Amino acid sequence: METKRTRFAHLADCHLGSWRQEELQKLNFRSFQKIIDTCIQEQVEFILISGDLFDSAYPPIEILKDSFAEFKKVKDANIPVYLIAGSHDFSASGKTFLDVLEKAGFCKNVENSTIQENGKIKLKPYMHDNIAIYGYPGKKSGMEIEDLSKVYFSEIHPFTIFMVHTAIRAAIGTVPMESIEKQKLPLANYYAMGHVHKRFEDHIANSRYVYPGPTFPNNFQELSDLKYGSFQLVETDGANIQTKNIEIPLKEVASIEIEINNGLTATREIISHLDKLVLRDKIVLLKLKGILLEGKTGDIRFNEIEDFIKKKDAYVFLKNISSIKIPDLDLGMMSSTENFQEIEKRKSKEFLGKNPHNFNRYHQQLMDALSIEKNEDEKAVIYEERLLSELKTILEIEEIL
Ligand SMILES: [Mn+2]
Repeated sequence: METKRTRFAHLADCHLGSWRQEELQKLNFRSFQKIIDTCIQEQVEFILISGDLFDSAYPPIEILKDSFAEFKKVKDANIPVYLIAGSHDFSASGKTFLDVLEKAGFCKNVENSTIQENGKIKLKPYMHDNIAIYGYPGKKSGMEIEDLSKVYFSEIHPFTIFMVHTAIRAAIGTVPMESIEKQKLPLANYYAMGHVHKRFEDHIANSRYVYPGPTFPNNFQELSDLKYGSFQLVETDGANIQTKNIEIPLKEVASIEIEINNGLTATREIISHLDKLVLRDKIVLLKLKGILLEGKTGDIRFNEIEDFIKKKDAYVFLKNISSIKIPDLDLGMMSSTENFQEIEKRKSKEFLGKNPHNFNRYHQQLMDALSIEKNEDEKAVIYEERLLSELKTILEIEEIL
């Protein structure tokens, strides 16, 4: 029997509002914009956003303004947007800007779950014609993984999409990251996934598991690995699925790796290396490695290097010195590429292991909630209320007196 062909777009990890450097914040948004434009040109039937649309649950007004303009374009083109929250735009109290977008009629959050008496979690689909779209949000610190093993679908449909913001083991390999075996997820035709920032596709029988990659790389490493943002175009006749990953090249990335051993002469060495390269309009990633036998990283004159790169008309310059090792007295040869959140998380886990007190299991969640900063123009009372409501939800407290 001939069924209607459906073409849809699958995006994830847009992180709108991320990046400190203005140039990269701009590129991040332009990449999202380009994807939206492509979806409209390609006349896709709907757009899926599998979490982390925003970089935080309370994005800055400027970002919201620009994002709403994009969603307005999509709405005017009559293309529905289905989404779930991710680990970044999730909030324990359930208050996020995704609700604002939804109330404005710009998207549909497809999460619809109820906890059953036996502890299982029943999901109900959102129906797009005869396609059933289920969704379960990502939470902070992989808290959703335990939930996902209890999740089941309320109904069976000929074509099912499951939107999840979680790492599956097959996609992350040996990376130390909370993950779930893909076989543990309820059976769907297309798993529209997010959270793992890389392009990945896998299948079992007729089921496809897809991470489209972030709509723009989110840090130094991702810029160097992925170079560009991307999304997935998917086409199905109800039985067969064809998918295509589409990259959005906006600016060329120049990854430069230089080994140094002397902090005192490093500046000159680096500049003479850079002098041979064409950097015009490129994203310049400078990674330094090596063991410093003389001098310190503080001896490297990065201002001078940056000025030099600017003179060569680079678009933006990022440096990474986490692979420089220093022969250290107490720690041995040590350096870590772990960022402070990872260290914090690891320490928190170790602490919980040694102190399995009931209260301590809230530790990581509380840390996450307390790390939410007050927005620039937000009134203290509103901020307090927002924070308290997060804390109450985490601690499962009805009312704080
Ligand atoms: Mn993400």
